[in-house]
Amino acid sequence: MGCSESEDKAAQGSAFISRLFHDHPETLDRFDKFKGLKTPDQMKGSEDLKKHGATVLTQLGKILKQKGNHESELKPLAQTHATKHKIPVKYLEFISEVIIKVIAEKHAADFGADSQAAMKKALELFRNDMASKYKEFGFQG
Ligand code: HE6
Repeated sequence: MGCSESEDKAAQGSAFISRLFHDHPETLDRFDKFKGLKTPDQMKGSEDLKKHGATVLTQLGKILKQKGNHESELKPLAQTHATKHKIPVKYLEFISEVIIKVIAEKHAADFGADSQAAMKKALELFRNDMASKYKEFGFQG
């Protein structure tokens, strides 16, 4: 992502996760710990949400860097999201869309059509592999 690693990951994480909850409120319902957050201000103010956003981004970043060679990182993630959280593949599409939107808005100059296409492709690969792992865990997604 065109920005420095040192840029506050928590800020980035909370930006895109609150955007996910705003654009697709059904995703918020999956989180017991965030259900009480109703307004954008409450979301912005939640340390827990920042922390979680950073965790998700870090994990996703790690996976995307493997460029498809991500079996060992992907498997445990697919397992928890299939069997414990039961997150449909559709929601993974939502989060992919949001990630692209948020980067495009915040870093327009460094995120042109080619970068967007590359990011989109990487996220598609991630989702496809999550979907096949989901099936291995008996979740149709
Ligand atoms: Fe989730 N998640 N997640 N997740 N997640 C995660 C990494 C979740 C995700 C998409 C998570 C989700 C609901 C994710 C989750 C917990 C996603 C990590 C590292 C952890 C954790 O260890 O705590 C993507 C793309 C990545 C990389 C929804 C909805 C979506 C779209 C929980 C309810 C829930 C939880 O702990 O309760």
